[in-house]
Amino acid sequence: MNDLSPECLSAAFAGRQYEFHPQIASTNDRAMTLLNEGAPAGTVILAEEQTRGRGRLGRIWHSPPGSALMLSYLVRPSAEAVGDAGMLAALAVCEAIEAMGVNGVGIKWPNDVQIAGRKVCGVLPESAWQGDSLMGVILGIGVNVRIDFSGSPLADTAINLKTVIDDVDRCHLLVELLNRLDAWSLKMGSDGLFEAWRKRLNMIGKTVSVEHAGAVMRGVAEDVARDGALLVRGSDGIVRRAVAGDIALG
Ligand code: BT5
Repeated sequence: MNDLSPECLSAAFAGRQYEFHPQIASTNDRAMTLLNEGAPAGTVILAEEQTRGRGRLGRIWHSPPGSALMLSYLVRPSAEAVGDAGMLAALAVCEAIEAMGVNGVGIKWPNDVQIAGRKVCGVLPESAWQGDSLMGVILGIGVNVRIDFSGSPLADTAINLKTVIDDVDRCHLLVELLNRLDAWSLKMGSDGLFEAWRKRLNMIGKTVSVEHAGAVMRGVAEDVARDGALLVRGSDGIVRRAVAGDIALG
């Protein structure tokens, strides 16, 4: 199904620097090259297939050709607002999916987008620094549209948009997503962006475990701090900050 036709892409990307790759190793790598060459905020790299698509910590991102929306979006926030970049990506994806008619879209901290407790989208933010100066952030976004997960280890944890919408047009989704990425990227550093992201977090108030770098933090996920850190109250009553990691219930 060619729902990313050249006509649709040139309309969706009108006025913006972009590249469309039928096949590429990772859209984030190409976007990082362009970031370093001075490409403007709002630049997009879109791919139909990634041969080395990755998640955080070098994990494999599974996306067969023609079945997902995979892109990297360039933002140039201030150094203080660097943590807002990942928030904006997850938030924009939630709103774009809702605009397609889906309810109950939430965020699993830090930036997985979920429907019915399953992952429909992952976000990979990667920053480029020169000393203390932030050059920019690449927001890698992969949305599952019609991936066949049957028989795969992801069958119980992942979900496709096709499961909840009859017919998903990826170009329509792309347009909705770019609108929100453009709008929210102007709000990086604002409390409005943070609050909108925070309201969508789906594990606040629940007992969780957060695993990071081999260590596990257990307790009640009480809230998030303005910088995006998860605040976890342990059984000793002490609130600790998780700045990265993988969260699970219980
Ligand atoms: C992420 O990492 O969720 C970030 C994924 C970002 C992918 C985009 S695609 C465009 C851009 N270019 C890239 O090279 N990457 C970005 P993380 O939270 O580490 O989750 C990775 C884990 O999610 C894997 O170890 C699997 O368990 C699971 N997983 C892999 N593919 C999945 C999929 N399609 N749907 C749901 N879960 C998946």
